[in-house]
Amino acid sequence: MSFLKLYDYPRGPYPARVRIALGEKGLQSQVESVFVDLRTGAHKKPDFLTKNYSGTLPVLEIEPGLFIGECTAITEYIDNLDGNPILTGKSPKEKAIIHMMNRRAEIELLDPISVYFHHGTPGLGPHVEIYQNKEWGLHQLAKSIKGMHYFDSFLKGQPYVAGQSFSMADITVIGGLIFASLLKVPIPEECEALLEWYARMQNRASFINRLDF
Ligand SMILES: N[C@@H](CCC(=O)N[C@@H](CS)C(=O)NCC(=O)O)C(=O)O
Repeated sequence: MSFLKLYDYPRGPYPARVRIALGEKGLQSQVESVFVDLRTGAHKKPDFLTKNYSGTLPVLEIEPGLFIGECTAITEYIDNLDGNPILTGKSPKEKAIIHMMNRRAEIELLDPISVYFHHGTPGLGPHVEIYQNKEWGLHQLAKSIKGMHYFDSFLKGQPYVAGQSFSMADITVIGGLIFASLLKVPIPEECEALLEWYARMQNRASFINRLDF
């Protein structure tokens, strides 16, 4: 592989999704991480906006000047590079289930906890958070807790979020729980299956080593 540049904030929950996917695929050494400092608002500056119009991380540059945003798209790309997509599904049925659960992980857990961070807390600070709506943030926090219960109900009957094997959908729920833990939002203790699953996920090498490059 000749050129992969990851515009990155390594401790961020969304970049963690790509870092974990790279770990699962054994591709960390193929990627150069370019630090973009969220705390100073570097991701909202014109130079970065030409790479990703939404001013969010991560972004993967797959050829000079060709920038891929959105964790799901980036994960699809890196998972298919070797022709053996272990994270995003091989058969039409696997792909459909993984993408359904991955999207639900974004909608019900990761995106709401992110909105809580940006609206219900000081977020990245007043120089970056130019519009905040605290009530909306708190509403999204409650949504994310409901999301935890939703995934707990699935995990009572199956070992992974999309069924019998680890996939991109697990990675996205992990991203949501990394975000929750950064914000000191606990997983409700009655979500026993989710807690057991998360303990297993935290033992995976790709989780443990996600900051190692
Ligand atoms: N839908 C995007 C969301 C990415 C995202 O929100 N990334 C966070 C990093 S943890 C970010 O850049 N937040 C900064 C901001 O929204 O100002 C994706 O899946 O890549």
